[in-house]
Amino acid sequence: MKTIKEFLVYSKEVQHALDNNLPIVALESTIISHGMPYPQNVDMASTCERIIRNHGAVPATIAIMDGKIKIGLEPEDLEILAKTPGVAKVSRRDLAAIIASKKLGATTVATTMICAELGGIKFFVTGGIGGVHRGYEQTMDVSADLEELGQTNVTVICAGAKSILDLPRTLEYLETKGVPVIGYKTSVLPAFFTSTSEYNLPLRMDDVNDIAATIKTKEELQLKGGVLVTNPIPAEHELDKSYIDSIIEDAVVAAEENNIHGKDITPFLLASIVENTEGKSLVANIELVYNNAKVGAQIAVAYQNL
Ligand code: PSU
Ligand code: MN
Repeated sequence: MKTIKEFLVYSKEVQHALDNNLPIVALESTIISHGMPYPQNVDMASTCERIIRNHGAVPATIAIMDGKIKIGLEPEDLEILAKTPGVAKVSRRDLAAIIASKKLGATTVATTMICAELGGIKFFVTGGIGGVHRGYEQTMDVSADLEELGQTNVTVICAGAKSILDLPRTLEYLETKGVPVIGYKTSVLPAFFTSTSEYNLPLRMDDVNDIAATIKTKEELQLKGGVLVTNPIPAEHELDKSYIDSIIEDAVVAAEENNIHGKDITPFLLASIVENTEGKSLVANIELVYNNAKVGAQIAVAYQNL
């Protein structure tokens, strides 16, 4: 019987950070393989790593390779994930099968949380999380990301959720699961491409030290589950709400017409939105991830300094 340790492979940089108790920030790989086109995806991934380093933390991009959970990737690994056709999108249910069969896998928010926790990493930066899909009353399509936030002890820094999802139901779900949802310098849920929405958040914090203290206290209280920090897209990069809403609406209709289901829905919607905005959504998406990388590193550093 193998132990969990035998499945984990760290880069030198991440191993050094763990040994020396330095702040570490995890990054997911589904955003690379299924969330953005090549070559912008690999560029985004390496720039994110650089931003995290520039803010005093160590980046740990996570993927499934050669039957192992790789924590901290080399530039060649990022390139492989960015352009290999048919990389598996690995959610919690897929993890054991992809590792056992030694296939190449990109980790979703849910799986990156699992792997980060196994690897001793407390912070994780991404773009947007999955949530309750629109029309969920018929499809029961709720992202495994929400269940993971309910049970896995990792803080996820994101730009809220897009209106490809049902935002109020997504917040209700997080409330039921007991997940603290913190607005960083905002009192409303950011909607990914736009910095605001009409949905109020239970918590607002304007200082990363307050966020770090909340995370620490939650740990001390042994309250299991994640923390979700929602960080609005910078104003200069946000898209016009009515413009992006109508593009999203069309993408949701196209998904239905093309009978797209299950794990294929989110990548399909993201790709249609990039196409129909002629790349404007991609620029916004990349900028909000960079902003999350900066804030995520700041929170990780603040936590370390407590
Ligand atoms: N939202 C984005 N970009 C992404 C994803 C979501 O803006 O790349 C990815 C993340 O990996 C997230 C996953 O965990 O999609 C959610 O997929 P699903 O809805 O199938 O749970
Ligand atoms: Mn789903």
